[in-house]
Amino acid sequence: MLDRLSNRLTDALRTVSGKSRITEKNIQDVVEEIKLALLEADVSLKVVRRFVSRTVREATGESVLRAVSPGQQFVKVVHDKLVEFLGDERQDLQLRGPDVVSVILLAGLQGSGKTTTAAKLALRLKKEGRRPLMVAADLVRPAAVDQLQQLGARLDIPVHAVEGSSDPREVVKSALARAKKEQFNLLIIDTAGRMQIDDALMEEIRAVSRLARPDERILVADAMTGQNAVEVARVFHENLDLTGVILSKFDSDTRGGAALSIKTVAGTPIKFIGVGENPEDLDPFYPERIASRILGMGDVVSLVEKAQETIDAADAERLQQKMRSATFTLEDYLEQFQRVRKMGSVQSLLEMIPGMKGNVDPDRIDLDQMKREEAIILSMTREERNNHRLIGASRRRRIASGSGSSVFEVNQLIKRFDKTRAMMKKVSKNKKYQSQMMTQMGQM
Ligand SMILES: Nc1nc2c(ncn2[C@@H]2O[C@H](COP(=O)(O)OP(=O)(O)O)[C@@H](O)[C@H]2O)c(=O)[nH]1
Ligand SMILES: [Mg+2]
Repeated sequence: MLDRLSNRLTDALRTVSGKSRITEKNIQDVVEEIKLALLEADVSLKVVRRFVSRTVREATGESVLRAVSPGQQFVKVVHDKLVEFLGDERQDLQLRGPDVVSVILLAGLQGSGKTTTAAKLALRLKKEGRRPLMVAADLVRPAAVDQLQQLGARLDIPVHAVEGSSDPREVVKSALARAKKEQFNLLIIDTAGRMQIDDALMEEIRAVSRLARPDERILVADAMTGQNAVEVARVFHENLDLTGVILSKFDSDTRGGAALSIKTVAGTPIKFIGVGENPEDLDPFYPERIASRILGMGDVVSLVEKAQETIDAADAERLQQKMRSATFTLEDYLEQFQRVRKMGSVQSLLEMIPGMKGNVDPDRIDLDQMKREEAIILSMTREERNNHRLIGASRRRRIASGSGSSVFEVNQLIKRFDKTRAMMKKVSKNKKYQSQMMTQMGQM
Protein backbone atom coordinates (compact mmCIF):
# COMPACT_ATOMS: atom_id res chain seq x y z
CA MET A 1 0.00 0.00 0.00
CA LEU A 2 1.55 3.27 -1.16
CA ASP A 3 4.93 1.59 -0.94
CA ARG A 4 6.66 3.33 -3.78
CA LEU A 5 5.72 6.81 -2.65
CA SER A 6 6.64 5.91 0.88
CA ASN A 7 10.08 4.67 -0.09
CA ARG A 8 10.91 7.62 -2.27
CA LEU A 9 9.80 10.27 0.20
CA THR A 10 11.47 8.57 3.10
CA ASP A 11 14.75 8.27 1.20
CA ALA A 12 14.63 11.91 0.21
CA LEU A 13 14.02 13.02 3.74
CA ARG A 14 16.50 10.69 5.41
CA THR A 15 19.28 12.66 3.83
CA VAL A 16 18.00 15.99 5.06
CA SER A 17 16.88 14.87 8.51
CA GLY A 18 20.44 14.39 9.67
CA LYS A 19 21.49 17.83 8.56
CA SER A 20 22.34 20.22 11.31
CA ARG A 21 21.72 23.16 9.06
CA ILE A 22 19.05 23.80 6.50
CA THR A 23 20.42 25.79 3.61
CA GLU A 24 18.75 26.93 0.44
CA LYS A 25 20.80 24.33 -1.38
CA ASN A 26 19.85 21.27 0.60
CA ILE A 27 16.23 22.41 0.72
CA GLN A 28 16.28 22.75 -3.06
CA ASP A 29 17.58 19.23 -3.50
CA VAL A 30 15.10 17.58 -1.22
CA VAL A 31 12.22 19.61 -2.60
CA GLU A 32 13.08 18.39 -6.09
CA GLU A 33 13.04 14.84 -4.80
CA ILE A 34 9.67 15.35 -3.14
CA LYS A 35 8.26 16.80 -6.36
CA LEU A 36 9.42 13.81 -8.36
CA ALA A 37 8.13 11.35 -5.79
CA LEU A 38 4.69 12.95 -5.83
CA LEU A 39 4.52 13.15 -9.61
CA GLU A 40 5.53 9.54 -9.87
CA ALA A 41 2.77 8.71 -7.40
CA ASP A 42 0.35 10.26 -9.90
CA VAL A 43 -0.49 13.22 -7.72
CA SER A 44 -1.93 15.95 -9.92
CA LEU A 45 0.51 18.66 -10.95
CA LYS A 46 -1.57 21.39 -9.36
CA VAL A 47 -1.49 19.56 -6.06
CA VAL A 48 2.24 18.89 -6.29
CA ARG A 49 2.94 22.58 -6.83
CA ARG A 50 0.75 23.61 -3.96
CA PHE A 51 2.22 20.97 -1.69
CA VAL A 52 5.78 22.00 -2.39
CA SER A 53 5.23 25.72 -2.10
CA ARG A 54 3.41 25.39 1.21
CA THR A 55 6.05 23.08 2.58
CA VAL A 56 8.84 25.47 1.70
CA ARG A 57 6.96 28.46 3.01
CA GLU A 58 6.26 26.80 6.30
CA ALA A 59 9.71 25.31 6.72
CA THR A 60 11.43 28.62 6.14
CA GLY A 61 9.00 30.60 8.23
CA GLU A 62 9.16 28.41 11.29
CA SER A 63 11.25 29.28 14.26
CA VAL A 64 13.85 26.61 14.74
CA LEU A 65 13.64 24.44 17.81
CA ARG A 66 16.89 23.98 19.62
CA ALA A 67 16.21 20.46 20.69
CA VAL A 68 15.97 18.98 17.21
CA SER A 69 17.92 19.49 14.04
CA PRO A 70 16.44 21.73 11.36
CA GLY A 71 16.40 18.68 9.12
CA GLN A 72 14.23 16.82 11.58
CA GLN A 73 11.98 19.79 11.79
CA PHE A 74 11.67 19.81 8.01
CA VAL A 75 10.53 16.19 8.09
CA LYS A 76 7.78 17.23 10.48
CA VAL A 77 6.65 19.99 8.13
CA VAL A 78 6.40 17.52 5.25
CA HIS A 79 4.46 15.15 7.48
CA ASP A 80 2.03 17.88 8.49
CA LYS A 81 1.49 18.85 4.86
CA LEU A 82 0.72 15.24 3.99
CA VAL A 83 -1.89 15.17 6.73
CA GLU A 84 -3.35 18.44 5.48
CA PHE A 85 -3.56 17.29 1.88
CA LEU A 86 -5.07 13.98 2.89
CA GLY A 87 -7.87 15.93 4.54
CA ASP A 88 -6.78 16.81 8.11
CA GLU A 89 -9.39 15.43 10.47
CA ARG A 90 -11.11 12.11 10.04
CA GLN A 91 -14.59 12.69 8.58
CA ASP A 92 -17.25 10.27 9.68
CA LEU A 93 -20.61 9.58 8.07
CA GLN A 94 -23.32 12.03 9.06
CA LEU A 95 -26.41 9.95 9.60
CA ARG A 96 -29.58 10.65 11.49
CA GLY A 97 -30.92 9.30 14.73
CA PRO A 98 -32.17 5.74 14.97
CA ASP A 99 -35.85 6.71 14.69
CA VAL A 100 -35.51 8.33 11.28
CA VAL A 101 -34.53 6.60 8.06
CA SER A 102 -31.05 7.66 6.98
CA VAL A 103 -30.11 7.29 3.34
CA ILE A 104 -26.72 6.65 1.78
CA LEU A 105 -26.45 6.97 -1.99
CA LEU A 106 -23.48 5.34 -3.68
CA ALA A 107 -22.37 6.57 -7.08
CA GLY A 108 -19.41 5.91 -9.33
CA LEU A 109 -18.08 4.42 -12.51
CA GLN A 110 -18.58 0.82 -13.46
CA GLY A 111 -16.27 -1.53 -11.63
CA SER A 112 -15.25 1.07 -9.09
CA GLY A 113 -16.61 -1.07 -6.27
CA LYS A 114 -20.07 0.36 -5.52
CA THR A 115 -21.85 -2.94 -4.99
CA THR A 116 -19.06 -4.37 -2.87
CA THR A 117 -18.95 -1.15 -0.87
CA ALA A 118 -22.72 -1.19 -0.32
CA ALA A 119 -22.31 -4.52 1.43
CA LYS A 120 -19.27 -3.34 3.38
CA LEU A 121 -21.12 -0.28 4.65
CA ALA A 122 -24.24 -2.28 5.46
CA LEU A 123 -22.22 -4.76 7.49
CA ARG A 124 -20.32 -2.07 9.33
CA LEU A 125 -23.38 -0.02 10.20
CA LYS A 126 -25.35 -3.08 11.19
CA LYS A 127 -22.61 -3.87 13.67
CA GLU A 128 -23.04 -0.33 14.98
CA GLY A 129 -26.68 -1.09 15.66
CA ARG A 130 -28.46 0.16 12.55
CA ARG A 131 -31.08 -1.76 10.61
CA PRO A 132 -29.92 -1.48 7.01
CA LEU A 133 -31.79 -2.26 3.82
CA MET A 134 -29.70 -2.43 0.67
CA VAL A 135 -31.41 -1.11 -2.44
CA ALA A 136 -30.66 -2.61 -5.85
CA ALA A 137 -30.98 0.43 -8.08
CA ASP A 138 -28.44 -0.60 -10.69
CA LEU A 139 -30.75 -1.69 -13.44
CA VAL A 140 -28.24 -1.32 -16.24
CA ARG A 141 -25.98 -4.30 -15.70
CA PRO A 142 -28.04 -7.46 -15.97
CA ALA A 143 -26.31 -9.29 -13.10
CA ALA A 144 -26.11 -6.31 -10.76
CA VAL A 145 -29.28 -7.06 -8.78
CA ASP A 146 -28.18 -10.65 -8.41
CA GLN A 147 -24.74 -9.67 -7.12
CA LEU A 148 -26.25 -7.51 -4.39
CA GLN A 149 -28.76 -10.17 -3.43
CA GLN A 150 -26.02 -12.74 -3.04
CA LEU A 151 -24.04 -10.43 -0.80
CA GLY A 152 -27.18 -9.71 1.21
CA ALA A 153 -27.87 -13.39 1.69
CA ARG A 154 -24.31 -14.02 2.79
CA LEU A 155 -24.41 -11.23 5.36
CA ASP A 156 -28.01 -11.72 6.34
CA ILE A 157 -28.89 -8.20 5.31
CA PRO A 158 -32.14 -7.69 3.37
CA VAL A 159 -32.01 -6.36 -0.19
CA HIS A 160 -34.78 -4.43 -1.85
CA ALA A 161 -35.29 -5.18 -5.52
CA VAL A 162 -38.20 -4.66 -7.89
CA GLU A 163 -38.56 -7.47 -10.36
CA GLY A 164 -38.75 -6.31 -13.97
CA SER A 165 -38.33 -2.61 -13.22
CA SER A 166 -36.17 -0.45 -15.44
CA ASP A 167 -36.58 2.77 -13.49
CA PRO A 168 -34.25 3.23 -10.52
CA ARG A 169 -36.55 5.93 -9.14
CA GLU A 170 -39.36 3.43 -8.85
CA VAL A 171 -37.05 1.10 -6.91
CA VAL A 172 -35.95 3.85 -4.56
CA LYS A 173 -39.49 5.06 -3.99
CA SER A 174 -40.73 1.63 -2.99
CA ALA A 175 -37.63 1.10 -0.84
CA LEU A 176 -38.39 4.27 1.12
CA ALA A 177 -41.94 3.08 1.70
CA ARG A 178 -40.76 -0.36 2.75
CA ALA A 179 -38.22 1.07 5.17
CA LYS A 180 -40.96 2.97 6.98
CA LYS A 181 -43.27 0.00 7.06
CA GLU A 182 -40.70 -2.56 8.14
CA GLN A 183 -38.71 -0.27 10.43
CA PHE A 184 -35.43 -0.21 8.62
CA ASN A 185 -33.55 2.91 9.61
CA LEU A 186 -30.90 2.90 6.92
CA LEU A 187 -31.13 2.67 3.14
CA ILE A 188 -27.97 2.01 1.17
CA ILE A 189 -28.61 2.60 -2.49
CA ASP A 190 -26.42 0.84 -5.05
CA THR A 191 -26.63 2.58 -8.42
CA ALA A 192 -25.58 1.99 -11.99
CA GLY A 193 -22.19 3.01 -13.26
CA ARG A 194 -20.90 3.66 -16.73
CA MET A 195 -17.57 3.06 -18.33
CA GLN A 196 -17.04 6.78 -18.50
CA ILE A 197 -18.75 9.84 -17.15
CA ASP A 198 -21.66 10.63 -19.45
CA ASP A 199 -24.66 12.90 -19.35
CA ALA A 200 -27.21 10.11 -19.20
CA LEU A 201 -25.55 8.66 -16.12
CA MET A 202 -25.40 12.02 -14.41
CA GLU A 203 -29.01 12.72 -15.22
CA GLU A 204 -30.09 9.39 -13.77
CA ILE A 205 -28.09 9.71 -10.56
CA ARG A 206 -29.28 13.27 -10.03
CA ALA A 207 -32.88 12.15 -10.40
CA VAL A 208 -32.35 9.35 -7.89
CA SER A 209 -30.69 11.77 -5.51
CA ARG A 210 -33.52 14.29 -5.72
CA LEU A 211 -35.99 11.58 -4.92
CA ALA A 212 -34.06 9.82 -2.16
CA ARG A 213 -32.76 12.98 -0.44
CA PRO A 214 -29.71 11.10 0.82
CA ASP A 215 -27.91 12.15 3.99
CA GLU A 216 -24.72 10.88 2.44
CA ARG A 217 -23.93 11.17 -1.24
CA ILE A 218 -20.84 9.11 -1.65
CA LEU A 219 -18.64 8.52 -4.64
CA VAL A 220 -16.93 5.16 -4.76
CA ALA A 221 -13.70 5.75 -6.66
CA ASP A 222 -11.04 3.27 -7.65
CA ALA A 223 -7.77 4.35 -6.02
CA MET A 224 -5.75 2.51 -8.62
CA THR A 225 -6.93 4.85 -11.36
CA GLY A 226 -5.01 7.73 -9.76
CA GLN A 227 -5.62 11.09 -11.38
CA ASN A 228 -8.58 9.72 -13.27
CA ALA A 229 -10.30 9.00 -9.95
CA VAL A 230 -9.65 12.58 -8.94
CA GLU A 231 -11.22 13.93 -12.13
CA VAL A 232 -14.21 11.63 -11.63
CA ALA A 233 -14.58 12.95 -8.09
CA ARG A 234 -14.51 16.51 -9.31
CA VAL A 235 -17.29 15.93 -11.87
CA PHE A 236 -19.49 13.91 -9.52
CA HIS A 237 -19.09 16.57 -6.87
CA GLU A 238 -20.30 19.22 -9.32
CA ASN A 239 -23.33 17.13 -10.12
CA LEU A 240 -24.24 15.61 -6.79
CA ASP A 241 -22.72 17.85 -4.15
CA LEU A 242 -20.96 14.83 -2.68
CA THR A 243 -20.62 14.49 1.07
CA GLY A 244 -17.66 12.18 0.72
CA VAL A 245 -15.59 9.68 -1.21
CA ILE A 246 -14.82 6.07 -0.50
CA LEU A 247 -11.56 5.08 -2.09
CA SER A 248 -11.77 1.46 -3.08
CA LYS A 249 -8.91 -0.91 -3.85
CA PHE A 250 -6.62 1.03 -1.59
CA ASP A 251 -4.99 -2.30 -0.80
CA SER A 252 -3.72 -2.53 -4.38
CA ASP A 253 -2.75 1.10 -4.74
CA THR A 254 1.00 1.48 -4.53
CA ARG A 255 1.04 5.08 -5.69
CA GLY A 256 -1.31 7.09 -3.53
CA GLY A 257 -1.95 9.90 -5.98
CA ALA A 258 -5.72 9.84 -5.66
CA ALA A 259 -5.67 9.88 -1.88
CA LEU A 260 -3.38 12.90 -1.89
CA SER A 261 -5.23 14.87 -4.54
CA ILE A 262 -8.96 14.34 -4.02
CA LYS A 263 -9.49 16.75 -1.15
CA THR A 264 -7.62 19.55 -2.87
CA VAL A 265 -8.95 19.07 -6.40
CA ALA A 266 -12.50 17.88 -5.79
CA GLY A 267 -13.01 19.54 -2.42
CA THR A 268 -14.63 16.54 -0.82
CA PRO A 269 -13.25 14.39 1.99
CA ILE A 270 -12.34 10.72 1.85
CA LYS A 271 -14.39 8.94 4.49
CA PHE A 272 -13.39 5.32 4.07
CA ILE A 273 -10.97 3.17 2.15
CA GLY A 274 -11.68 -0.22 0.69
CA VAL A 275 -8.85 -2.56 1.56
CA GLY A 276 -9.92 -5.85 0.03
CA GLU A 277 -12.71 -7.75 -1.66
CA ASN A 278 -14.43 -9.05 1.46
CA PRO A 279 -17.30 -7.28 3.22
CA GLU A 280 -15.10 -6.69 6.27
CA ASP A 281 -12.49 -4.87 4.22
CA LEU A 282 -13.52 -1.29 4.85
CA ASP A 283 -11.46 1.04 7.03
CA PRO A 284 -12.19 4.56 8.22
CA PHE A 285 -9.83 6.98 6.53
CA TYR A 286 -7.47 8.61 9.02
CA PRO A 287 -5.25 11.22 7.29
CA GLU A 288 -2.79 11.15 10.18
CA ARG A 289 -2.27 7.40 9.97
CA ILE A 290 -1.92 7.38 6.21
CA ALA A 291 0.59 10.20 6.38
CA SER A 292 2.62 8.26 8.92
CA ARG A 293 2.49 5.22 6.73
CA ILE A 294 3.66 7.21 3.72
CA LEU A 295 6.48 8.92 5.54
CA GLY A 296 7.63 6.01 7.67
CA MET A 297 9.57 8.40 9.89
CA GLY A 298 7.32 8.37 12.89
CA ASP A 299 10.29 8.52 15.23
CA VAL A 300 11.45 11.85 13.87
CA VAL A 301 7.93 13.26 13.71
CA SER A 302 7.10 12.43 17.31
CA LEU A 303 10.44 13.74 18.48
CA VAL A 304 9.73 17.11 16.90
CA GLU A 305 6.19 17.10 18.22
CA LYS A 306 7.44 16.53 21.71
CA ALA A 307 9.92 19.35 21.39
CA GLN A 308 7.26 21.67 20.00
CA GLU A 309 4.88 20.85 22.79
CA THR A 310 7.37 21.46 25.49
CA ILE A 311 10.14 23.91 25.22
CA ASP A 312 10.97 25.87 22.14
CA ALA A 313 13.64 28.41 21.64
CA ALA A 314 11.44 31.32 22.55
CA ASP A 315 10.28 29.62 25.71
CA ALA A 316 13.79 28.88 26.87
CA GLU A 317 14.76 32.46 26.20
CA ARG A 318 11.83 33.76 28.18
CA LEU A 319 12.64 31.49 31.06
CA GLN A 320 16.22 32.65 31.27
CA GLN A 321 15.13 36.24 31.04
CA LYS A 322 12.80 35.71 33.95
CA MET A 323 15.51 34.07 36.01
CA ARG A 324 17.85 36.93 35.34
CA SER A 325 15.38 39.61 36.34
CA ALA A 326 13.95 37.59 39.26
CA THR A 327 10.43 37.88 37.88
CA PHE A 328 10.17 34.13 37.84
CA THR A 329 6.92 33.28 39.64
CA LEU A 330 5.25 30.23 41.11
CA GLU A 331 3.18 30.20 37.96
CA ASP A 332 6.37 29.68 35.92
CA TYR A 333 7.50 27.12 38.41
CA LEU A 334 4.26 25.22 37.89
CA GLU A 335 4.80 25.35 34.15
CA GLN A 336 8.11 23.59 34.62
CA PHE A 337 6.42 20.76 36.50
CA GLN A 338 3.91 20.38 33.74
CA ARG A 339 6.67 20.28 31.17
CA VAL A 340 8.39 17.52 33.05
CA ARG A 341 5.14 15.57 33.05
CA LYS A 342 4.64 16.04 29.30
CA MET A 343 8.17 15.02 28.52
CA GLY A 344 7.77 11.93 30.64
CA SER A 345 10.94 12.53 32.59
CA VAL A 346 13.15 15.18 34.05
CA GLN A 347 15.95 13.92 31.85
CA SER A 348 14.14 14.77 28.64
CA LEU A 349 13.21 18.21 29.92
CA LEU A 350 16.81 18.95 30.75
CA GLU A 351 17.88 17.91 27.29
CA MET A 352 15.56 20.51 25.85
CA ILE A 353 17.10 23.35 27.79
CA PRO A 354 20.34 24.66 26.40
CA GLY A 355 23.26 24.09 28.72
CA MET A 356 21.44 21.68 31.02
CA LYS A 357 22.26 18.42 29.34
CA GLY A 358 24.95 16.53 31.16
CA ASN A 359 25.16 19.13 33.90
CA VAL A 360 22.25 17.95 35.97
CA ASP A 361 21.79 14.62 37.59
CA PRO A 362 18.13 13.74 37.05
CA ASP A 363 18.23 11.18 39.86
CA ARG A 364 18.64 13.95 42.33
CA ILE A 365 15.27 15.36 41.42
CA ASP A 366 12.47 14.01 43.56
CA LEU A 367 9.35 13.48 41.46
CA ASP A 368 7.04 12.73 44.39
CA GLN A 369 8.10 15.91 46.06
CA MET A 370 7.41 17.69 42.80
CA LYS A 371 3.90 16.27 42.72
CA ARG A 372 3.16 17.44 46.27
CA GLU A 373 4.47 20.89 45.50
CA GLU A 374 2.46 21.05 42.35
CA ALA A 375 -0.71 20.28 44.31
CA ILE A 376 0.07 23.10 46.70
CA ILE A 377 0.68 25.60 43.90
CA LEU A 378 -2.48 24.48 42.12
CA SER A 379 -4.48 25.33 45.21
CA MET A 380 -3.37 28.94 45.00
CA THR A 381 -5.17 31.51 42.92
CA ARG A 382 -3.48 32.74 39.79
CA GLU A 383 -2.90 36.07 41.45
CA GLU A 384 -1.18 34.40 44.36
CA ARG A 385 1.02 32.38 42.04
CA ASN A 386 2.12 35.50 40.29
CA ASN A 387 2.86 37.24 43.55
CA HIS A 388 3.40 34.84 46.42
CA ARG A 389 3.81 37.71 48.90
CA LEU A 390 0.05 38.09 48.81
CA ILE A 391 -0.40 34.79 50.60
CA GLY A 392 -1.17 35.47 54.23
CA ALA A 393 -1.74 33.13 57.17
CA SER A 394 -5.40 32.34 56.56
CA ARG A 395 -4.80 31.65 52.89
CA ARG A 396 -1.95 29.34 53.79
CA ARG A 397 -4.33 27.29 55.91
CA ARG A 398 -6.82 27.13 53.07
CA ILE A 399 -4.15 26.18 50.55
CA ALA A 400 -2.86 23.47 52.86
CA SER A 401 -6.28 21.89 53.31
CA GLY A 402 -7.08 22.35 49.62
CA SER A 403 -3.97 20.46 48.59
CA GLY A 404 -3.98 17.82 51.30
CA SER A 405 -0.80 19.12 52.86
CA SER A 406 0.11 20.96 56.04
CA VAL A 407 0.63 24.65 56.68
CA PHE A 408 4.21 23.77 57.47
CA GLU A 409 4.71 22.35 53.97
CA VAL A 410 3.13 25.42 52.38
CA ASN A 411 5.42 27.66 54.41
CA GLN A 412 8.43 25.58 53.44
CA LEU A 413 7.58 25.79 49.77
CA ILE A 414 7.16 29.55 49.80
CA LYS A 415 10.30 30.10 51.82
CA ARG A 416 12.43 27.97 49.52
CA PHE A 417 10.93 29.48 46.44
CA ASP A 418 11.85 32.93 47.74
CA LYS A 419 15.40 31.82 48.37
CA THR A 420 15.78 30.13 45.02
CA ARG A 421 14.49 33.14 43.22
CA ALA A 422 16.95 35.42 44.90
CA MET A 423 19.71 33.04 43.97
CA MET A 424 18.50 32.78 40.40
CA LYS A 425 19.25 36.37 39.78
CA LYS A 426 22.75 36.03 41.08
CA VAL A 427 23.70 32.98 39.13
CA SER A 428 21.68 33.44 36.00
CA LYS A 429 24.64 34.56 33.97
CA ASN A 430 26.61 31.45 34.70
CA LYS A 431 25.60 28.25 32.91
CA LYS A 432 27.08 25.90 35.46
CA TYR A 433 25.29 27.53 38.36
CA GLN A 434 22.17 27.62 36.34
CA SER A 435 22.03 23.89 36.11
CA GLN A 436 22.82 23.47 39.77
CA MET A 437 19.90 25.65 40.39
CA MET A 438 17.64 23.53 38.23
CA THR A 439 18.54 20.57 40.39
CA GLN A 440 17.78 22.55 43.45
CA MET A 441 14.41 23.55 42.08
CA GLY A 442 13.45 19.93 41.87
CA GLN A 443 14.53 19.35 45.43
CA MET A 444 13.05 22.46 46.80
N1 LIG B 1 -8.81 -5.50 -3.89
C1 LIG B 1 -9.98 -4.88 -3.82
N2 LIG B 1 -10.94 -5.16 -4.71
C2 LIG B 1 -12.13 -4.54 -4.64
C3 LIG B 1 -12.35 -3.56 -3.63
N3 LIG B 1 -13.62 -3.08 -3.81
C4 LIG B 1 -14.12 -3.74 -4.86
N4 LIG B 1 -13.24 -4.62 -5.38
C5 LIG B 1 -13.40 -5.49 -6.53
O1 LIG B 1 -13.65 -4.70 -7.67
C6 LIG B 1 -14.54 -5.36 -8.58
C7 LIG B 1 -15.72 -4.49 -8.93
O2 LIG B 1 -16.52 -4.29 -7.77
P1 LIG B 1 -18.08 -3.99 -7.84
O3 LIG B 1 -18.53 -3.77 -6.43
O4 LIG B 1 -18.80 -5.02 -8.61
O5 LIG B 1 -18.07 -2.62 -8.62
P2 LIG B 1 -19.31 -1.78 -9.17
O6 LIG B 1 -19.42 -2.03 -10.63
O7 LIG B 1 -18.96 -0.35 -8.92
O8 LIG B 1 -20.52 -2.18 -8.42
C8 LIG B 1 -14.92 -6.66 -7.89
O9 LIG B 1 -14.13 -7.70 -8.38
C9 LIG B 1 -14.60 -6.39 -6.43
O10 LIG B 1 -14.29 -7.56 -5.73
C10 LIG B 1 -11.29 -3.26 -2.70
O11 LIG B 1 -11.39 -2.40 -1.79
N5 LIG B 1 -10.13 -3.96 -2.84
MG1 LIG C 1 -22.32 -2.81 -9.10
